[in-house]
Amino acid sequence: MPPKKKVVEEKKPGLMGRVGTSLKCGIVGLPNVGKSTFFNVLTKSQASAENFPFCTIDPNENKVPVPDERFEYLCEEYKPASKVPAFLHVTDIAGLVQGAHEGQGLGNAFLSHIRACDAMFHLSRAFEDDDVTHVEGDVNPVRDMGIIFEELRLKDLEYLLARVDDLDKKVTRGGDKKMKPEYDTITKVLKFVQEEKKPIRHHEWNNNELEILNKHLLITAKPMIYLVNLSERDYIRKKNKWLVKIKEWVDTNDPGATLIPFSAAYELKVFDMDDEEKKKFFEETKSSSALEKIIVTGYKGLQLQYFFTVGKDEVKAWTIQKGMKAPQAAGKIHGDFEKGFIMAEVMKYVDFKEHEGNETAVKSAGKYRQQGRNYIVDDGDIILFKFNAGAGLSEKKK
Ligand SMILES: Nc1nc2c(ncn2[C@@H]2O[C@H](COP(=O)(O)OP(=O)(O)O)[C@@H](O)[C@H]2O)c(=O)[nH]1
Ligand SMILES: [Mg+2]
Repeated sequence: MPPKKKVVEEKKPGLMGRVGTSLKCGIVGLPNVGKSTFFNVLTKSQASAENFPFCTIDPNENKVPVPDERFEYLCEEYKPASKVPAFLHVTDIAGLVQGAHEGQGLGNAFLSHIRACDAMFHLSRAFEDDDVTHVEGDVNPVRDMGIIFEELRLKDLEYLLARVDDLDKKVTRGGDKKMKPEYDTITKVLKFVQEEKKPIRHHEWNNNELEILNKHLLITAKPMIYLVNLSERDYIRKKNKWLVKIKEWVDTNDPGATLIPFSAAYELKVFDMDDEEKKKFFEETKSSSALEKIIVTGYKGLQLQYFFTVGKDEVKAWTIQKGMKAPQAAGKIHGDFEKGFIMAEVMKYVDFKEHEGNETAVKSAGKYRQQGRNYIVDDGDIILFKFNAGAGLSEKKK
């Protein structure tokens, strides 16, 4: 098997074509493992702590700002009227149990939710609590992870079988040549899921195959981040009897994937404290909240990065996919920016910081550069686009 990291960085299966809509990370796991508790504390704490406009999309869906110290620094320097960070949309997806692929406890809502996600947080339970029933009878996160993993694979398998059947009718019996590449690819993917019994993201698909795969929004094509819900005590002492076995399971079944232990109970407790109490609690327990790390990792799991636009009116983080060129990045702001693209004036964040937030100093140092349409935007670029808006030269900082 190829190292997973490489596959994700170069290929990004399941992600193409979705960037620029909303970026969603779904929470999956068995019932009663703490998904909703995690979802609530994640969305509430991030919103109130940062004081960002907090918009409820749906009781099960919310957006959280992605912490970024560069963004904070730019806001301090420009003191803009409006601050718009990058957001990660998080969806609490209920309804996965053993046998779910056969329709047990599973509605269409589950499928449409999970298909709409770009990545998944896979939450498992390693906390003991006799008052919280376990659907499988006892606490065993390794077994539970296996159940979820298999259910998602079977869900893709079911989908692929139906697609192959459908395409077979059109191509083999109907003689539709146009659909042949799709038929071949889907047949190959089906074979991989059926015989290798692995998630689709584990294979290195070529670009043509990826283009086809991306249309189908397959579940196991999406990256997965593993979250282990520990008791407050175990989280603080950084010990739990399952952790080593869980790590082994991830290394075997999803090599390269990120594993983050946290505690929903601990986060809830911290959420209810004021700043003073929090500080004291963190010091006394020599611990800290895991939420920021979870959000940042979720965002990175999507293989995304951002550039910034800055000014007195607004400092904003714009999400783009790695490798995007300047005109397309400009198009994120407005279609006209891409159509009439002339150039991008770019400062690197590190240069801006080095010159203590002084644009003039950056210019004098020769580090304020004009870039053309083949320029590949870097993570953290501060950009001013110049474009032709029909009536003449315009520039736009936001
Ligand atoms: N002891 C303990 N209970 C928890 C923890 N996280 C969630 N629970 C409880 O477990 C039950 C199920 O949690 P919930 O978030 O609704 O699970 P979901 O079904 O996965 O969404 C609730 O009674 C929670 O209060 C935890 O970290 N420790
Ligand atoms: Mg729930």
